[in-house]
Amino acid sequence: MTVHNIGIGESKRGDASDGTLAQAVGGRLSRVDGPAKITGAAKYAVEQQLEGLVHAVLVESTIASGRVRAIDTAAAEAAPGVLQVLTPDTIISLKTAADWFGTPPPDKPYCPLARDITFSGQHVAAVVAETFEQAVAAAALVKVSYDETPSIVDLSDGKAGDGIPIDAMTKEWGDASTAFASAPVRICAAYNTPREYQAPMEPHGLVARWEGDHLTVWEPSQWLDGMARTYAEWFGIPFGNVRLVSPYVGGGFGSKALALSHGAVAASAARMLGRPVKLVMTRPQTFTGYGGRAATRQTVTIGADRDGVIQSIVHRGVNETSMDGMWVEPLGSVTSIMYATPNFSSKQNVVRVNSVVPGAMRAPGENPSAFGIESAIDELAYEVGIDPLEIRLRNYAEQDPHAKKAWSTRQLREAFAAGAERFGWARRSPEPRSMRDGNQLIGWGVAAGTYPVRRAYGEAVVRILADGSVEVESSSIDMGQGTYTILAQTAAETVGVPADNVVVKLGDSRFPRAGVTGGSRLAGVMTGAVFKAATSALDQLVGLAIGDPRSPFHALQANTLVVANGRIASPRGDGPDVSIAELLDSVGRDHIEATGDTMPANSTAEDRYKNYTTIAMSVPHTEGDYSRHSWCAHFVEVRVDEDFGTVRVSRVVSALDSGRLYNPKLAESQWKGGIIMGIGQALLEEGIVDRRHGRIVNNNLADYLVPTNADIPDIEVISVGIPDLHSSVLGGKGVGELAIVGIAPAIANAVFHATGKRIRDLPITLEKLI
Ligand code: MCN
Ligand code: MOS
Repeated sequence: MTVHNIGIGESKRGDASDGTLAQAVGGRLSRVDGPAKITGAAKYAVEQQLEGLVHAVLVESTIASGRVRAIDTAAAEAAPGVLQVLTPDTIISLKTAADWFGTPPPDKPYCPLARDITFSGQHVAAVVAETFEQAVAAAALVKVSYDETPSIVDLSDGKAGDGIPIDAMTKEWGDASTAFASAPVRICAAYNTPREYQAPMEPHGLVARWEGDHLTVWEPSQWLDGMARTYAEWFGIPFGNVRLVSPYVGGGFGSKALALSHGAVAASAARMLGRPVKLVMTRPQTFTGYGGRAATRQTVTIGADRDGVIQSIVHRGVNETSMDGMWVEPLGSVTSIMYATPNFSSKQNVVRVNSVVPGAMRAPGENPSAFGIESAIDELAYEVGIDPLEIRLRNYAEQDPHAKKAWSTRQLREAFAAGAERFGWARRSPEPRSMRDGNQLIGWGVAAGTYPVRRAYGEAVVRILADGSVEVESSSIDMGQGTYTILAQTAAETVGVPADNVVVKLGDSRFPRAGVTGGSRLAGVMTGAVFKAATSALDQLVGLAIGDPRSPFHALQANTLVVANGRIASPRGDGPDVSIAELLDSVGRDHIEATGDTMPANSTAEDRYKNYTTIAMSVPHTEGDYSRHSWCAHFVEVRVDEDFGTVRVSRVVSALDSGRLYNPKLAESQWKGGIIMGIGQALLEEGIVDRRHGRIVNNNLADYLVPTNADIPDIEVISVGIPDLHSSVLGGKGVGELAIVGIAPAIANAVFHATGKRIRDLPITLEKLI
């Protein structure tokens, strides 16, 4: 790489003592984008400075339900520097775009500014001015009057009702209610999770510029090609006319995968004014400008025998969605696969409330699902007097109980064993309130987690350049999870050069297309694509070395050569030994280029377009003979102050099965990040709604609490995975979303062990414990 590793100590230490293996797949190479980020050299999307750039600021609804009666823009239009005030009446008309499955949209106009208000904080107008400050000042002068109607604030609102059944979510086998009725031991409890927010450091925003019918958008993105498609459809221009640029992303956690209404506003303004427009959300706007995790309610009933062997699980779930959008948070996803049971029933409804449509937030579905089932099985453990770890092993699912297929790999038993050993679980005293340190009650809890292996197809370009360095291009992205680094390692190992000599270019839709970075799929998809492209580049290189009469190897009549550490030699070491640069020079080539993809043979151009711009080509995780998932077991210690009810997480040991790790250092960092986010979910995070106005009150990072260093103890993570070639080309399974699944129930279970009090409503705050 041209960017050198500045890490000290461990950073270059690989699995081998000479350091070279650190640079190969599986090595602990430090983040290659790290120095650029630390020094400020990394330029984020909205830092793009353009000639003639102007600034847009959003005006949001102050009511949650009703209709805009009038918008008085006179004062704003007269304010200094103002170029334009956009309202539903003045903004250009757009077309409705397809959803992310690519379902053909209704042929009707789309307006990103609302007349009919369905939530507080909805965009109703926007002001564009020469400077940001002028736009902010003028936006405050826009007067909107409303005809307000009663709103449904949230799930607990009396008007909310039971909602809409989502039949596609129903999973049933055996006769769960009869089996429950006759079970000797019965558990039944309701578990709730609140609205939660992704809260990335970098807020949402964009810079949009038109040149004729060509649109360039600099915008932090988890999916350049999907967003480019949406922009193209909104404006009725060819897909190829839209370029998305997103070289670095300051965190997304699911919230940056789709083009959203603020993007439509900024791109419309740019088109109308003929000038580039920048629009960046304020932190409060990020709480309503797009959806966080939906609030959920679940009822879990478990019927078991007196030995704790499960006979039946009946599960009912509800999640919030908006008045005009549909978000289903799959609450039965973990419930239906974690434990063996002969009888099962899971159903789900969604309830419409006056909120922005919720969205994907790290492990959507699996995360709240695990809170239900992993709390309920703990309740069962106490009911029958069996150790919470033992009861999980007693109900271990030897195959996927729902799909009735073998697991591709499931190292969950190994995870329980390794975690328990390291944590010292055997020393746990079983009775609640039986472990203490002064006035601190100590609790030990365990919970499992899982996330499916989501798969799609990928493509990439690999070039071997005249100086012997290697270049990789892909329109996929790195939002901090490590894509730049693992793709450098993949190309390095495959071609046979040090990763320091690989430059990875991501985040530009002009590069080979890529599907969504969501569902923890990108690493598996892209290492596979880069492996294919690099293999074909290597084949070309060796082909030239053997076949070209000008090559020093030509006379050898060798049929194979070895490329390692940037040099080419015969395997027996008896011939020439030249650098890649020398070989390319001798055969008169300035580069070699290869495109590789993992698309099925015979794929049409249309299949490819669909694969990269929609999620319709995602491969089911239960395709074929296997059911593919990552797995984990979390062991948590909490200390609860007996007088104040404050909960501190004092120790976490997690053992995780993500298959083969492409880079253990980065995977460990991802897992720890997920665990930290899970600690936030368990103890701190909750969007609080003002019941009069339907507003999110704590819409800022001072009041919406996310964990800081002081909240986080030492976290130990242990990899127990083995390569899983049913899951990806190189044997890895998902990492990014796995570890947040199961942390909140592990903490709730530890709090019960500490205090004897079962908290079934997140977050676990002190007033609930008193
Ligand atoms: N990895 C590995 N071995 C594997 C799989 C992955 O070493 N077998 C490591 C690699 O460093 C890889 C990373 O883990 O870059 C994540 O890989 P993967 O699980 O495939 O997830 P994606 O690359 O698809 O990233 C998306 C995922 C999701 S969906 C969310 S949400 C999330 C997450 O990643 N958001 C994040 N991690 C995040 N990390 C940061 N810093 N910021 C976010 O917004
Ligand atoms: Mo992750 S919530 O699938 O982007």
